Amino acid sequence: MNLIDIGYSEFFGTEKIVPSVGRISFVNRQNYKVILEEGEFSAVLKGSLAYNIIDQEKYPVVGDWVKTTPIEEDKVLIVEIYPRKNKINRKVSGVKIEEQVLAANIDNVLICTSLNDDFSFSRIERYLFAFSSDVKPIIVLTKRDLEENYIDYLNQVKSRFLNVDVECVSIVDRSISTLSKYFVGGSTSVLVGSSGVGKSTLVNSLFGKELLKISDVNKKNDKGRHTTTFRQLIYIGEGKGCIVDTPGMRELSIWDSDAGDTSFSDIEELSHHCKFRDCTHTVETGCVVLEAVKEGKLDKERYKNYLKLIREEKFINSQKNYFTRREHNRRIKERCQRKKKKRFY
Ligand SMILES: Nc1nc2c(ncn2[C@@H]2O[C@H](COP(=O)(O)OP(=O)(O)OP(=O)(O)O)[C@@H](O)[C@H]2O)c(=O)[nH]1
Ligand SMILES: [Mg+2]
Ligand SMILES: [Zn+2]
Repeated sequence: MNLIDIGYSEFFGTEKIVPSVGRISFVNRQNYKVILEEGEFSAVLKGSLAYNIIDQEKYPVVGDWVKTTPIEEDKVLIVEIYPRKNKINRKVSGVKIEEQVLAANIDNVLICTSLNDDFSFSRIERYLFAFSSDVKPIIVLTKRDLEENYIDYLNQVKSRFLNVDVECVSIVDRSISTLSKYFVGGSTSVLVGSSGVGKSTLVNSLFGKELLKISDVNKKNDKGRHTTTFRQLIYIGEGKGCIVDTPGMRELSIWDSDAGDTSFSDIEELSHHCKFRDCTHTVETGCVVLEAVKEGKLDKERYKNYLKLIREEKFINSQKNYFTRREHNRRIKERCQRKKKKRFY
C-alpha cells in the first residue's frame, strides 16, 4: 500500500514512511481497520489509550492517522492517535448534546444529491452550512440521466452558490469523469448525502469494479434503503488519493459551522450593509436583508432556511458548553468510582 497516495506526506510533511504509522479506514464500535504500508489490518485500541479518552469525539474515526504495534499476524494495536488537521462533524441524533465526528483529515467534501425526489435547495444549504469549514465543498448533482432539464438545475444551483464548485453527473453517460480533477494523489474526499443518491455507485465507478454494495432498485423516486452501513476509507488508485464512502444521512443536525462564504454568501454580503452591526435580520429597521426579501431579490424560502440554521447553531452553542462539561465530569467521576471499587476488592 502506498501511504503517500492516501495523504501521508500532506499530513506529516515528509515522504519518509514510518512502518508503524497508518490510517484508520473502518470503525465498528471497538473494532478498527488500519491501512499500513504493508496492507490493511484489523486493529484495537490500547487499553490505557482508551482509558484516557473521556470524550466520545476523541476516539479514532475514519481518516485519523495513528501509530500501531503488531499483536498478531493480521492484527495491530493502536497506541497513539495523531491530532486531527480537520474534521467533519454533526450533533449526534436524538436529544443528547454531543459531537459526532464523521471523518478526519479531509480535503474535499462531495455533497451528493440526486436529480429526482431528493433534490432540495435547503438540504444543500444545510450540508454546506455543516461541512464547509476547513474543507473544500463540492456540490454533486447525481443521476442526471433521469432529468431532462438537468442543465437548468445545474445553472440554478451554480447561481445560488457562487463560491462553490458544482458538478452534474451520471454513471450512465460516463460524465463522472468530470470529478477526476478532485481525486488527486494524496487527497482525501468524503461523499455525503441522503441514502440512494448514488454515493457507493460513484465509488465503484471510480474504482472500476464492484467494490461496494449498492442498492439494486433504480426507480425514479427511490429514496434509498440505507445500503451502506459503515463509513469506509478506500484507496482509489495510484495518483487518485482516497475516498470515504458514508451511509446515507437521515438527519444532519448542526454542531458547528463557519460557512459564511458558501451556503449563504449573498446574505452575508448583504448583511454588511445593515444599519446595525448585530442585526438579526428579523425585525430591525434599516435591515438590508429584510429589504431584499420584500423586494423579491432574495428568495423567501432561502431566507427562512438561513434563519433556521443560524437559530439551530445558536441553540447548540448555548447548550454545548454546559452539557459537554457536565457529561465530561460525569464520565471522570464514573471512572474514579470504578477505580476505587477495584482497589477495595
Ligand atoms: N439512473 C441512474 N441511477 C443511478 C445512478 N447512480 C446510481 N444509481 C442507482 O441508484 C441506486 C442507489 O445507489 P447507491 O450507490 O446504493 O446509493 P448510496 O448513496 O450509496 O445509498 P446508501 O448507501 O444507502 O447511502 C442504485 O440502484 C444505483 O444503480 C445514475 O447516475 N443514474
Ligand atoms: Mg452507499
Ligand atoms: Zn439585517
